[in-house]
Amino acid sequence: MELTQEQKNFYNTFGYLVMPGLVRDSVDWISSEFEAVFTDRGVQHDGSRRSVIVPFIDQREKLCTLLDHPGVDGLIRGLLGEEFNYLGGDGNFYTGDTRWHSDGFHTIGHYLKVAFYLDPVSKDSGCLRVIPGSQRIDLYDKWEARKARESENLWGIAQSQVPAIPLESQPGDVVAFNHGLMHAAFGGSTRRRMFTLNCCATCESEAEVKEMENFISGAARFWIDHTHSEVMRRTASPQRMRHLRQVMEHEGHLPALSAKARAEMAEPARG
Ligand SMILES: O=C(O)CCC(=O)C(=O)O
Repeated sequence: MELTQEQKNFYNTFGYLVMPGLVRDSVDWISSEFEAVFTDRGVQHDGSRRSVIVPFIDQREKLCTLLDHPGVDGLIRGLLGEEFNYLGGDGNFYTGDTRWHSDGFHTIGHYLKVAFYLDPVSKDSGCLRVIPGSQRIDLYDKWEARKARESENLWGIAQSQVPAIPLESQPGDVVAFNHGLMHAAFGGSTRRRMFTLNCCATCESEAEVKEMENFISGAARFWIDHTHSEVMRRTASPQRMRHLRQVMEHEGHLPALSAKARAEMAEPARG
């Protein structure tokens, strides 16, 4: 699958792209594998707060193959370039609302999240809402939209009333967005199933490598020593390995950070 130039232009302008039915052919096995990850890990979601597993698709050999899926691969290549890096991702049972935020704000490099919602979600039942264009670095300190979390104080409206586009989705649809994009979700159930892949464009400069190393450091809060699982690496074709290699070369600092996190935190982070 190749993206059209118009799809790339849309993403570059607004910061997101929805691909209806991109993995419809695989959604049945994806859903059962999703459940199997939580079963394997002995995580029982009781609905009181978010349950999360990181890295997620890495937990099972079949889910790892999503990186090889022609639709998923074409989407990520189309937005980040042929030699993109896979940086892990989370699998979640979400409970309730997610307040406005962006996934950091990278001024160096290009970071993308690819999200799979496994239940039908609409505007008021927990679909992702986005503020188009809010990923723009040049508008960072010029456009108040990035302060959507302070909507009550700034604009006298609830966070759920902030003007935004609801990315309503059906199982099998895929939602991709720039890490810098402001996003949120409101009205979801206490069992909203969703998982993600984080990716970045291949690092060319030292500054880009540093930025990626910083991103990798963030995984320490999940108490992991490697960005990818052993099964992800062991079962990787040469093609998939192209998306793992640069990350593997730059994660040597992660085990020490994870050891520190284990010593300081009562449990791995939940988000
Ligand atoms: O679906 C949600 O509740 C929010 C997802 C999100 O914020 C994320 O993946 O970064």
